[in-house]
Amino acid sequence: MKIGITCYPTMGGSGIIATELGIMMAKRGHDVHFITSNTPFRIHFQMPNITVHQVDVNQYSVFQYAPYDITLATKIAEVINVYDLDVLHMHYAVPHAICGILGRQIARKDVKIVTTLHGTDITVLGYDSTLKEAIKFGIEESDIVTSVSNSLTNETYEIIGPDKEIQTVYNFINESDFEYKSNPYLRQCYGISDEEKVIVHVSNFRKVKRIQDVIKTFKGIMDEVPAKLVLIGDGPELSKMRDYAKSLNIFDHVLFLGKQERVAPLYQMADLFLLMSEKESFGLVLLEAMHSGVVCIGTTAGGIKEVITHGETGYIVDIGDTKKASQYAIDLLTNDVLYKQFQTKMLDDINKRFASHHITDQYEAIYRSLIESK
Ligand code: GMT
Repeated sequence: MKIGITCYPTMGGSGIIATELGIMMAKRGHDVHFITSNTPFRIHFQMPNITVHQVDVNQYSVFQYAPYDITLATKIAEVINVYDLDVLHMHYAVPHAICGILGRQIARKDVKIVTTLHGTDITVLGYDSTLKEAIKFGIEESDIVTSVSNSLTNETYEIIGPDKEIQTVYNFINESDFEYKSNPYLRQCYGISDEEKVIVHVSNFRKVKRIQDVIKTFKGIMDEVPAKLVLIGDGPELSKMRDYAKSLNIFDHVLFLGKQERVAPLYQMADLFLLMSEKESFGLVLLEAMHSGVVCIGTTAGGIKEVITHGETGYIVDIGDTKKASQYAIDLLTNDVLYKQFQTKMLDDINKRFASHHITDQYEAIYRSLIESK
């Protein structure tokens, strides 16, 4: 098949999924064309059947705002025509789904469009009255729409109310990137002693991630268990969170590592992962941590509870319930037998439900069904 993919190429879950899926499809022999504003950051090797088409934004002085969406649609149309694409896979509703539809109209070809909803495109932007109708249009005019969790599927019906079936296809990771092994050398490099437990959180430090709850949970853990908190990522909340750690007198126990290109080795020094978000359609970082052998505690937000099975493969707490999160963390970190039980079940569960080949099969079947319907 000849597949066009549009996504946000910088770091972020939706871009990672789009890129890893493209790589999986290319490994299966399909021709993959990324149509993006930049080379997706996970593509750092050559594969003859992967091509990246960069969208250049016109900076003509008449424009108060550069018309990125129109430029993207025009580039999509060009790639549809030059490479005779069979399917376009648009990741994130705005503007990508709409640009895909416009691109198809400009190309005047019957290329099929799959749109994958990732989370904030619905749960945040869906409440924006300046975008809501466009999101609905993008969903209804796509040939097949998928979402990354049942929770997001349901929220899409509630918030947007589209007249369209939405299929849930879960996220996956490139398993070989997230090896389950410990990394004592790295712990040493970061000044972490043998008796200290390591709690990790990775995100884009936006408000919805509730980093203050991660820090508060950690404070509760620290009162009982010697530990360090490793915070990875950067974003609008970062400096506030530094101040917050200082105000709790735990700043020396919190490592703010900023944006890291490679997070996999950092999971290898972790004993626990915390995701305390108030909105989270799936939580790809959970899969990364879990595949690295790290047990997770998350909130009831969105699809987190579809990834972690409460009391079996990790724990779920209500949004904001840092007390309970600390207690669950202490239970796990002070009981090796319990931890091992959770870890074994967790590895088994994610390998069954979120295996990359299994999820790729689902997308491949979606593409084929569309092509066969032509
Ligand atoms: O987490 C973010 O804010 C980034 C965002 C994105 O679009 O990259 O992530 C969303 O998509 C990921 C991939 O499907 C999901 O794993 C994240 O849970 C989701 N984020 C939210 O719903 C807040």
